[in-house]
Amino acid sequence: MAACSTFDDYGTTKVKDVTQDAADAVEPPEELKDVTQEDADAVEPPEELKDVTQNDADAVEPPECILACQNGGTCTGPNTCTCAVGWSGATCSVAGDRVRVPASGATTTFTMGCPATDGWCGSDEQPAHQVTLSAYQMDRYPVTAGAFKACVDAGGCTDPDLGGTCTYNASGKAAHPINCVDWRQASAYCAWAGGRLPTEAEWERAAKGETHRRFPWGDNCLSSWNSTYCWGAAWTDETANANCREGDCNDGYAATSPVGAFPAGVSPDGLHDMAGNVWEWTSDWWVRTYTSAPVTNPVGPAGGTGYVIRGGAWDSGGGDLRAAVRDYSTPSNRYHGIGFRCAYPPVF
Ligand SMILES: [Ca+2]
Ligand SMILES: [Ca+2]
Repeated sequence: MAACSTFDDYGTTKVKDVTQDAADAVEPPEELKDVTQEDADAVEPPEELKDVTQNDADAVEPPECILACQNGGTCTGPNTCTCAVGWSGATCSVAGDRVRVPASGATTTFTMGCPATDGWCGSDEQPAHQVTLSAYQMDRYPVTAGAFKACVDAGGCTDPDLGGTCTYNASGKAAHPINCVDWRQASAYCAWAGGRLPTEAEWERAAKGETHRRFPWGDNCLSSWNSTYCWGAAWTDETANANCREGDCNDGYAATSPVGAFPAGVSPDGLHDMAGNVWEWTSDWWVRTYTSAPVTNPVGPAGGTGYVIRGGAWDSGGGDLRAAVRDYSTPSNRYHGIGFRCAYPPVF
């Protein structure tokens, strides 16, 4: 549980007037010294004024939070929690940003894989086949670094790797997808949140809808890919639909981006970042083709060497952002291009 009352949970954007800092630094009256926590803050040595930035960070007093902000929420005012993406409510205890697939009805049937007539279609994406799934819910956004931290603080998750382009505890990246987490860590988060990792089929259905399309938004990609795979409308910084490798995609992000930054790229059901930003762990072991795959609620083979990851990432070429693309990773890999989102029981 994120403790609002601790200093670290308070946003660092609020800057206190230096004049006020000087006032705070004045020795308090003797009779107040052992009464309130504010006294501790008030005896900051005045030499801190020499470094304004450092002084501001040290001098900001945490707002009073009687309520505890949960699930990645931070205390941003008196008794006010600002919630991580995907959570809501006064204490950020409500998981409200989930998408039901399908929107109504007990099942959904879609085209899994891609037609061999599509020159982009990889051999492990074939044959295209109709798959029927029982209804489920899925996170609208990838799980964020802020939400994952709440799970760690609550004892439900273990620390991801840090540094480089890893987002955990990285300044300004609480709303970026968590990455640098292995498959078991991702699974543990989903269990903590009341769900599980999606199956590969559930992931693909959520990315493309019931009718096959290359990308969540349709068949076109950016003009700069034309020499290898693509055709269609020009893709510029202003019209980018996803975060993939700079130089190919020109989306403006050299690494992860905040979740939901590309609303033009949502899937037919309104899920964000299904293409790009981070690959997403699924619960299925990878297998070379769909030739013997069940067509109702498939869960993948019983074993394997790598779990399927889906959707491409910020360091992928555009072709890897197609909804049918399959890749896999060893379960222990904590790669900066792999994150996840969770699936949940349906709401009827
Ligand atoms: Ca990018
Ligand atoms: Ca993604």
